[in-house]
Amino acid sequence: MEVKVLTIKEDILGINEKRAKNNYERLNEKRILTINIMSSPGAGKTSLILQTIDRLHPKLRIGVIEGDVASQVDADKVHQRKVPVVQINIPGGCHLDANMVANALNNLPLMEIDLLFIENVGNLICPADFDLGEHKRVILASTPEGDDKPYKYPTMFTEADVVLVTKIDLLPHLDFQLSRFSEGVTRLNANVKIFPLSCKTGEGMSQWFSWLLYQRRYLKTRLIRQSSQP
Ligand SMILES: Nc1nc2c(ncn2[C@@H]2O[C@H](COP(=O)(O)OP(=O)(O)OP(=O)(O)O)[C@@H](O)[C@H]2O)c(=O)[nH]1
Ligand SMILES: [Mg+2]
Repeated sequence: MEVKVLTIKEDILGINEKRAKNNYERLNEKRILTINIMSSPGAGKTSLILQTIDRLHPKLRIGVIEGDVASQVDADKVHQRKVPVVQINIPGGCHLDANMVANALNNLPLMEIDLLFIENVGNLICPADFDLGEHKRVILASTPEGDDKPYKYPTMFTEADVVLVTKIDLLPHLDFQLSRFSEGVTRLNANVKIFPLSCKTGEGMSQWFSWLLYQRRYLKTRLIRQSSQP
């Protein structure tokens, strides 16, 4: 008897792609710019979301989906700012998938959101494989992690629209070379934007805010043009 070989990963990813497409269409229809934020644990995803809320909300109405293995620590911080948030817990899991995001979307007031952040589970490997239906992928790499991350974990950086080098206030205490890091990223992904910033001092944050506002304007005008076509 022949040995059966099951290509489970392909099936899972195939199903995920379909669900991600549904999410994308739903978010487009509602004109909600959606950003999938990924990094290793502790790189500063929640800090970035909180700083962005403090700066842009409610002029730009923000909503958040938090993905974690356990706890609602991050969701509580967002909730304190009176921003709609859903926490997804994935015991034993290492990434969000499109089905989880679809469920979260059912539990958010989508009519009251212009910009949706999805904070993925802290992990520099698995989340890269799973499209959630987002418009843009933003990867954080913090300076204490070292400047070799794009060389060691290439997939995440290959798929990124923006790479944020976080915690640059710590640079004087570290061997992190921004030029070495940036070279590693651009070798994988020539079109990616790289913004160094610090959530602690605010240095570099204005570039991030400008990029977000530009993306939101672009999405809105693109969709308005589409919907006004005969
Ligand atoms: N020095 C410094 N510390 C920062 C900065 N941004 C975040 N931190 C600190 O880094 C730690 C982790 O930050 P979080 O924002 O919780 O990181 P995260 O990526 O959301 O972490 P997980 O959700 O656990 O993956 C916290 O103690 C933050 O205060 C920064 O720009 N500079
Ligand atoms: Mg977090």
